[in-house]
Amino acid sequence: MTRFIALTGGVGGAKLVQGLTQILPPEELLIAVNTGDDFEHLGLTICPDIDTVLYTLAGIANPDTGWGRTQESWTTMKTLESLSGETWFQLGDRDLALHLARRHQMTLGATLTEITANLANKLNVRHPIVPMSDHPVRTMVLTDEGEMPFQEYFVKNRCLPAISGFQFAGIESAIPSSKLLRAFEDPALELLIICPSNPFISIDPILKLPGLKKVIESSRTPVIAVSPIVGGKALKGPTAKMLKELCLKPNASSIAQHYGEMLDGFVIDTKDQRLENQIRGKGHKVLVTQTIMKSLDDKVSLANDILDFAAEISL
Ligand code: FO1
Repeated sequence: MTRFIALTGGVGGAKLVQGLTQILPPEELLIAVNTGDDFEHLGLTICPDIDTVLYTLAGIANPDTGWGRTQESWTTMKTLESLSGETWFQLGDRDLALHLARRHQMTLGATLTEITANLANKLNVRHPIVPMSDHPVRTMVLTDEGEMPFQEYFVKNRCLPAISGFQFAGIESAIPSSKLLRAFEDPALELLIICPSNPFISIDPILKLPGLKKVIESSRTPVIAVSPIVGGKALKGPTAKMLKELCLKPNASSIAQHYGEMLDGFVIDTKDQRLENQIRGKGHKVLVTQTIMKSLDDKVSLANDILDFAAEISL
């Protein structure tokens, strides 16, 4: 029985997911992950957000980069540099092995859902992680230098071009994960948690999957989102820069406004206490708490705060 669903992107979301897994058993939590960042590279399918969640829950995520694995070596990239120079997107040796395993299973006809479950099993991750869809959705970034695939914008161009919007190629024909849809039908379902991930590039691709918002609405599941912006800054990544370029204020209030009516509750950091009334004024219940997650204790503490807040909201 699924009691909780978490929608997440990479680093920030994965931290909260890790906190949730410390207090909820695997059968009670479903983790649905953005695949809009995925792309085909060197003949491999790269799934950055799925892998960040997998590595985080397996305890082998690289805390310095926010992507890839700890104890990584780079022999393949160095050799590749001398052969083709195609090394703008860095894949460590151990990370490459995971990509080879994924590619191999794909050639045998497995779905991304099945492959992710297999990899999780091999990494001893017990909580179910599902890609938002088995159909490829690819985020395209509209910039002042033209439209570009997400990883080209993010890694090759280091998020420097000014953005004006996003498109999610393939989304019209993508069907949401059947496990995710089934979880919304579970009578035990208590809460949908939108993790502190970038709303435009990590959460929107999930929410914009055909029919998913309607499924969420008709399930009447309470929805709580956590702000990825603290004190006007994103803890990691380009969220604040994107807000400014979209002519929005780089603060937690803009994030609440972005999710709008679908929210029942919104979680902001103590540093943003001054925004509490403004966000309440828009009709959301607000929890002000410590949201910066440096240690495992921080992650568990935020996860507990969210579950307590959800219990209050549902009273
Ligand atoms: N991000 C970088 O900034 N540079 C890289 O070379 C890079 C390699 C990489 C390899 C595997 C992987 O799963 C992620 C990787 N990322 C890299 C991160 C990733 O592209 C972005 O952080 C996410 O897509 C944003 O959520």
